[in-house]
Amino acid sequence: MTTLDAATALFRELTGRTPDGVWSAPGRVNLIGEHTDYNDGFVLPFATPHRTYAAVGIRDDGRIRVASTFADEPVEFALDELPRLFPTAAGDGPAVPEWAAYPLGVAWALQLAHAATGEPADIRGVDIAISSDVPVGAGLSSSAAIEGATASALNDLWRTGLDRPALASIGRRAENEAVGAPTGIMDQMASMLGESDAALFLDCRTLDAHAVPLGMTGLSLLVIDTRVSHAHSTGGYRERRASCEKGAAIMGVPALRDVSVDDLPRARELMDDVAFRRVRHIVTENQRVLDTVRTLRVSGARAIGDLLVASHASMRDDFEISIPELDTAVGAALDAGALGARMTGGGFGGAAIALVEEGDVQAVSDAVTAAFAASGFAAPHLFTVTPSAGAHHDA
Ligand code: GAF
Repeated sequence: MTTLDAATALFRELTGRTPDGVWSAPGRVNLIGEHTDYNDGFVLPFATPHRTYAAVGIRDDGRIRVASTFADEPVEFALDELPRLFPTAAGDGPAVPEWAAYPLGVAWALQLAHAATGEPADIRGVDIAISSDVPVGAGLSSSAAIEGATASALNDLWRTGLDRPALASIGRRAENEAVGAPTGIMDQMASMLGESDAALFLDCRTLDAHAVPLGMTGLSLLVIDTRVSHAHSTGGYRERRASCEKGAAIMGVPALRDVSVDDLPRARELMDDVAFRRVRHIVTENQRVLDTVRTLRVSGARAIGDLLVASHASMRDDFEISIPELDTAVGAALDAGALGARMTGGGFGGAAIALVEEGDVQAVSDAVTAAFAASGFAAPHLFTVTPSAGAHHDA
C-alpha cells in the first residue's frame, strides 16, 4: 500500500467517510548551511522523495481530530480549546502527545495568522489522518513534513489563502511554540518550496528563495542514517542557539549573519575560545553556502566536495554537534571515494550525506557499513535521494 493510500485508509477507518482531499509534504536534506537559519543566514536544502500524507475532511461540530499510522490513539479537541493548549510554556490545558502537537499546533498557528489578515475564511472542524515514509529522528525533518502537509490541507479547506512562505512560518511557529523546539525556518521552507532536481537557496533573513539546479547527471546523493535518534527540543540544539545569540550580542550585531569572515580576528579578541568557535562555525558556514551556490553555477556539483568536507569539519570541531557515528560515516565515505560528505541537519545524531559518482554508490555503502561494524556501531540505514517537489494537493 502506498503512503497516500495508508492515509486514506486510516481516514476511512476513523470516520467511515472518504476524505475531502489528500495533501502531502516532503522531508528535507540540507546540502549545506547548518545552524545558519536562526542566525538570519543562508541555507541550501532540498526536499526529499519521502513524504507525509494528510487525508483530511471537514466536520461540522467545530472539533479537530488527528490520527496517524504511527500512534495508537487519535487525539481530539474543540478548535476553540487550542489557544489553551499552546504555547507549551504558557498552556494550562491537557497535555498533547508530541506527534499530535505538530498538526494541532499548525491548526492553532494558522488560525492566528489568518485572523491577522482580516480576510474572510471558512474555519471549521476537521478530521486529519496522517501517514508518512519520512524516517523519524534521522535528521530529515519528518516534523516539517507533517507541518507542511497539514498547513497545505487546512489552508485549502479553510480558504485562508496564505502563500507558501506564510505556511512555512506557520509550521515553524507550531514547532517553536506548540512543540517547544527552538528551530529556524529552513526545514519548513524546504518542505513547502522544494523543486525536483534543484536545491533551494534561502536567505533566512528576508525569506528570499530561489531554486539552484544541482545538475546531478552521473552523480548520487547517498544518505547515511546513523539510527542515532535526536530531538531538537532538548539540550544541545537550544544551547548552541543561545551561544549564537550571545556571540551576536558581544559583536554588537542583530544576528551572526552580520559578522563576516574578516571580522573573525576581532571576535577572537572579544570572547572565550568556545564562544569564538561557535561564532566561527556560523560565519564560515554562511560563506560556504554562498561559495557552494557559486561553484554549482560555475563548475557543477562535482566541484562542491571540498566545501561539504569543510562544513563537516567545522561542525565537528567548532560547533561540536557531530557524534562518532557521523564522523565514521563521513570518513569511511571519503576514504571509499565519495567526492564530499558531511553530517546534515541539527546534529547530535541523525544522518550524513555523501556526494558519490553513480557507479561508486555500492562500494561507498559497503565501506560505510563495514566501518560501522568495525567500530561496534549498529548498522546504518543507507539510501540515495533525489531532490523532489514541495508540498502539494495530491488527490
Ligand atoms: C534543525 C532545525 F529544525 C533547523 O531549523 C536548522 O536549524 C537545522 O536543525 C540545523 O541547520 O533541522
